[in-house]
Amino acid sequence: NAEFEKQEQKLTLNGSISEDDVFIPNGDAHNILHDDLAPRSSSVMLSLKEEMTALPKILKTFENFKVNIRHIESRNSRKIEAQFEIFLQCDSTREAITSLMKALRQNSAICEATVSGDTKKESVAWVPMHISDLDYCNHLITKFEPELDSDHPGYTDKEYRKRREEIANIAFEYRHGDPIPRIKYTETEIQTWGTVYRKLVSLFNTHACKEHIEVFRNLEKEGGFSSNSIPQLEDVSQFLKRKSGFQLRPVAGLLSARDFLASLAFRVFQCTQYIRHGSAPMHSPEPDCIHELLGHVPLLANPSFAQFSQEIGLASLGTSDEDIEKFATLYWFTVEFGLCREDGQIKAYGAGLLSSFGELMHALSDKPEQRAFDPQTAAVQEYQDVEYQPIYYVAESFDDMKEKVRRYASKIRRRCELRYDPYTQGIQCLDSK
Ligand code: HBI
Ligand code: NLE
Ligand code: FE
Repeated sequence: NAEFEKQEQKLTLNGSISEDDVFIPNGDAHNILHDDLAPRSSSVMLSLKEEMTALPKILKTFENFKVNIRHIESRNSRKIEAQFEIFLQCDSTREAITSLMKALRQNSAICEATVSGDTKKESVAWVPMHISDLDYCNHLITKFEPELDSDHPGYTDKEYRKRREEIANIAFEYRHGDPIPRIKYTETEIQTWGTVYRKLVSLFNTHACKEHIEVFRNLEKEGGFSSNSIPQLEDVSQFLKRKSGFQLRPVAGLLSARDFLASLAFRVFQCTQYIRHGSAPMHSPEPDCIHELLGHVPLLANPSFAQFSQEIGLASLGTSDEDIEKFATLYWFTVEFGLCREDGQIKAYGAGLLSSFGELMHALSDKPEQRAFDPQTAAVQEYQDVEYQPIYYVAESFDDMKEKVRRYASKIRRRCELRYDPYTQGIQCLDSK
């Protein structure tokens, strides 16, 4: 038990080491950006909900991932929700231990699983090297959720929360290559869609940029968009593939900026499938299918804009947390909330504007501040993620914005030049040194 205490203390001191701190999966290609394949010693602590009968299955998981156990102890748990705690010391590569932890966390008999490698913290993040690695880019941010946020319009609506969970599970179970499961939306959901749809469509002609209007027309003609039904992600994904090579994959909610941006590098857009609560149709701080389908999809179908999106994604790969934050902010002030100049007028191209009729009107009114787009300053500008933006950046044109962001990205420190190979759907590392 002395060992237990010591380890427990160590784990608490190090903070609970999350999946974000450990680096993942299979295949040599992944290790180009981080060099440790050497076996290391790790301590794993598991809290078990159930009796010890779960243990054989747990040990089998260690065996499956070729993680060698050197020492094992158990004790009665001090946590309310847990019965037993197991402490293990093992040898494995970081790669194996990460896969193991993922698997353990999916085991319903385990309520908590922590790992400490040796304490050296990696300075370089794990990078998805193939489109199928996006299965691991699923770190959600718990913010604005109906389960946790008492300000969420769905917080007190049991039925809505249950529905959200149902749809979230589709995303959790999704793997690269699966067709996106279809959802039978309820009358209430379709009604919310219809209300927002009609209101937005009435604003697009005067408020949206011409690129958005053009694709939107096409989506109504060939893409099955109408106020009467919520489009299915699988159909929209097929539409996008034909137009610009982008595709959708379902995601359960707000994703970490690192994972979200990384997906763009593969021309994959992580797309929520649930719809906002009917009591707040005008604006929602969290993404939902109205935001994705009416805001993002039209511009993702535009080849030039698709390329811009992919370039931000590629530029973000393997950069530091600080740089990710900057790219996320740049993304915010362009793809999400950007304005642009068009024949002497100002129009909206940001998806967060084109999916919120409240903010769309606000953005083009004389209330907010409008500044000329400059990546250097936009990347560090504080922003508002709950209410309407007080500041917007106005791009001269898509080409101009692309050029400026390219120049900005070229100055970010990275280990090597990364390129996407559409034939293999993988990332290539072009050695720069
Ligand atoms: N996650 N699901 C989802 N949808 C988004 O639009 C989204 C996200 N995570 C982060 C994010 N957008 C951006 O605000 C940037 O931080 C990248
Ligand atoms: N505010 C947007 C909307 O209401 O559609 C969603 C923004 C998501 C970042
Ligand atoms: Fe968005």
